[in-house]
Amino acid sequence: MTTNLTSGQNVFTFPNDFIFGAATASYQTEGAVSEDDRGVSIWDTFCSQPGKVYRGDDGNIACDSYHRYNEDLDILKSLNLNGYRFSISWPRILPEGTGVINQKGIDYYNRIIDGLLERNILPAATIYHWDLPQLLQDKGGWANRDTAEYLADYAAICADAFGDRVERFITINEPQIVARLGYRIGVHAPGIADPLQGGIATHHILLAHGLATQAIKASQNSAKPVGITIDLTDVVVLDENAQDEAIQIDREINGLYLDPVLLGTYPDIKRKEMLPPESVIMNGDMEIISTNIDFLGVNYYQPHIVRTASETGIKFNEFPYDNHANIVAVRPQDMPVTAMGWLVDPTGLDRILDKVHQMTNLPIYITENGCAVNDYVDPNGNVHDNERISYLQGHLAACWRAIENGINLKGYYHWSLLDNFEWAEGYSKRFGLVYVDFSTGKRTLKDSALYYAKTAQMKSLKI
Ligand code: IFM
Repeated sequence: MTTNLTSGQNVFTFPNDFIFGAATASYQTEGAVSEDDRGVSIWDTFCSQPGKVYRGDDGNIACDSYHRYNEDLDILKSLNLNGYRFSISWPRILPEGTGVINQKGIDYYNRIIDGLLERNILPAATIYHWDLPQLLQDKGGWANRDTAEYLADYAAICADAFGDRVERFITINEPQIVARLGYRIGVHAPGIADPLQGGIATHHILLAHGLATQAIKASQNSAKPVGITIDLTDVVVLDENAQDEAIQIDREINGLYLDPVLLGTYPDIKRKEMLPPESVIMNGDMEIISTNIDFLGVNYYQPHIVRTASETGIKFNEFPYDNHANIVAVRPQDMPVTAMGWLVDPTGLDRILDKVHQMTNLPIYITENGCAVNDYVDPNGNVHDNERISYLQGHLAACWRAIENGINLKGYYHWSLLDNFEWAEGYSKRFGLVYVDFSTGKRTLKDSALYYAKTAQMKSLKI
């Protein structure tokens, strides 16, 4: 329902059970990488290699949430949020990737989960948000089929330990980023730049999702909903001639992950090197990958706007499009961009949700959405991040429209609660609702946090 209060101010009311949440991930926030018997992860290794991460930053301390978690949980509470999405660190639970369980790791996540429940905040736990134990990488990582089985064993341990209290499990965060940035291009850990391994990793990470879903559902201690988070990009095409290429791009970046999970097939992609080689797809794999899930997590950040490249060369505000020689990506001059250089277009979220809705009636959660801003604490101790407020307004309004249009959207988790370690960008990009001074750990609520707190409290958005 929308009510017009005064001219220029609309109020968009959300269902009472809608989740207004925030998200983080273990390696990006916890720090304490050598504490309490945690094993080494591929990101520890990657960060230690010169030139891989901006300024040589690493996750050794990050937001120090391993020690400051109570403060972070109090912040979530003070923001009136009713959901928190965090990830479980595989090398904290299984320092060697398999085998002996580290009780101190289990205890840490018990403290988080119990702390959330004491504050009436529903815990959503991601099993794998990219911190693969290094010992498993030494055996081939996601290019090794066994890793899918290891992940399922680890997921079962998580379900047995936490499934009585966690509200929802997410098997994998963004399989596309794991396979493309980690194996195909190599700008993320483990830093492999090999298209063949990219294709193989794509299949194994999806297989891991299917096996983990089955393992969680088989746990005696968990009857909780299980799903996966897929990052989806809206592909907008500006001219007729680029139509066919745009369909291909959409299949390469979205369909390659969505179709196997929801439909049990890989899409028809012309660039065969994007697909897993036939030799790694075993009988029954596609059935495992498309095991029934209970919800779909969608991460949305930006659209890709494409057109046919002009014969006279690339123009101002156009960029070559990754491996599509006759296509350029367009950055419209009137469309804002974030500090990551990503386009801001909330209508892309409308289109993505429509697309998913046409494929499935599963409940949908926006498990990530947010923007990097060049935030700073002003002399009065405030962070005036108006860009983030308007980003948040625009995307929450898209969520509201989706619900009004009958889409089964159940919640929104802002990325991120805290400024944190932004992978290859180190600490140079701030995505948080909360500003973190990385030299002291001090947290400062940004204006966007206060705005979001009001929205969550009223369950309605005022624009
Ligand atoms: O920080 C990441 C997160 O780990 C996964 N999704 C995108 C975010 C911003 O790049």
